[in-house]
Amino acid sequence: MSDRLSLDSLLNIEHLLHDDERAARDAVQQWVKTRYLPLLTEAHRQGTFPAEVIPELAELGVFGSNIDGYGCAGMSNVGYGLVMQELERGDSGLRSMCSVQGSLVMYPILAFGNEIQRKKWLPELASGRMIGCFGLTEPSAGSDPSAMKTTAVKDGSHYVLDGMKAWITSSPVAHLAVVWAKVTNEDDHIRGFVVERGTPGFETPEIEGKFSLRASPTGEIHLNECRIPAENLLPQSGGLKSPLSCLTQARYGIAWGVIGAAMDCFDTVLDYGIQRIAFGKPIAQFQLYQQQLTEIANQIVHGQLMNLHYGRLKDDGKITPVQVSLMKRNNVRAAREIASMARGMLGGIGITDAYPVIRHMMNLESVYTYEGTHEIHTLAVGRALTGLNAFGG
Ligand code: TGC
Ligand code: FAD
Repeated sequence: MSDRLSLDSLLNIEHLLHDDERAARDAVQQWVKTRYLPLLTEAHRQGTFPAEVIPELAELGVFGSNIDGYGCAGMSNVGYGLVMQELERGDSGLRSMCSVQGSLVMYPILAFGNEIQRKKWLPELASGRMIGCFGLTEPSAGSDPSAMKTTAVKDGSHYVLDGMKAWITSSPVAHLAVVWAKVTNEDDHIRGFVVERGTPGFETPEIEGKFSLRASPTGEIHLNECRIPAENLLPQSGGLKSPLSCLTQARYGIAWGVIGAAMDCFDTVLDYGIQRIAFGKPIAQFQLYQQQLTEIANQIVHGQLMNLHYGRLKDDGKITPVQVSLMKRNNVRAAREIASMARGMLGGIGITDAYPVIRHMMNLESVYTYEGTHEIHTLAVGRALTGLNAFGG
């Protein structure tokens, strides 16, 4: 057998990364391998998230890692992306929890909150003393959040929230929720509110029976005459653009994350193919197996280069939402196809959790749907390319 070329060598981007970006990536990679994966198989079987690791995740600086100040790590966007990659190399549920905390809870408080709100909540969220969730989707408003029915009514020094949010990552365990609602007795604009657990009329039942993201609690948010102080309104929020700009932050991290899941699938099937013998030789020696390995490596390199390029654009403040749609769409589709192909390459044992591949495959079904489905991103890019809007007039 001749020498093997590693995926890292094929990609060869180490010299394009800064020292602190490599250090953050390596620290998270090591932690996931030695600390998280040993807990994961049982957590995945039981459908639970091992919450005891939250302080360790905070110590690694993964919550709001690309935010400056307020106890956050202040990493570059490439550093943040690499962290998401390593979390999702472990499990999409782990990356989901961290994406939501940083991009969908801390980011709106940073971008649309006032200084009092930032100082009150961001250090708590960065340290993991508080876990947050983001309530935009409703049972009858998923791809089209503008159709939301949740309302907020100003009543003196309070707002009264009514409605229901569905499919909310971390809601069953969250200490606070960033909830989006239409303020019906002011300007009818969609605005963001922080609702703290313990507020009467706030309930978060868990969604049971998931075959995907089993190690990530997903729930609903029920708001029943839920009365919150007016100071919990995020004052700079206004219009659908506010929650959509949070999604742009999270989608960027997802595009990096799923490449981590794809890399784990690649490593698994490469090792398996070299060790597994059929017809008297390693299955990796057969042309069809090599064709599949090559296809997987090709897609990973492609996705990683897209991430790095758009990551540097984001660091320069130049990335646009449509570029983020393109990277989320491309990389999630690629990772989903890779996981499915890799599952087949493992033969029968590939359907069990002896290997991580079927877990990635099931997880990526959620990732394909959340944060804008594949079709929604196709139409968002199509709209930008043609100037013609498939969603409306
Ligand atoms: P549209 O007219 O396009 O936009 C309204 C305003 O928003 C602006 N905008 C954006 N801004 C920042 N980032 C984006 N991605 C943006 N997309 C649009 C836009 O410029 C406009 O601004 P202005 O100033 O003109 O008012 O709105 P539309 O109603 O036509 O909707 C477009 C569409 C379909 C693309 C949008 O509704 C959409 O993205 N739908 C998908 C919904 C979605 O992704 N939901 C995700 C929920 S959260 C989640 O899934 C978390 S999973 C977390 C995890 O576990 O990791
Ligand atoms: P629908 O919008 O009903 O779509 C159904 C199908 O129709 C899809 O294939 C879609 O692509 C297609 N479709 C819809 N419109 C069009 C169109 N115009 N053209 C072509 N095809 C179209 N939401 C939150 O707010 N916060 C969270 O933390 C969160 N976490 C999630 C976690 C998980 C595990 C999952 C599965 C979802 C989560 N979501 C969350 C919700 C997620 O964002 C929505 O599921 C997603 O936006 C799709 O909405 P929907 O499920 O209502 O599907």
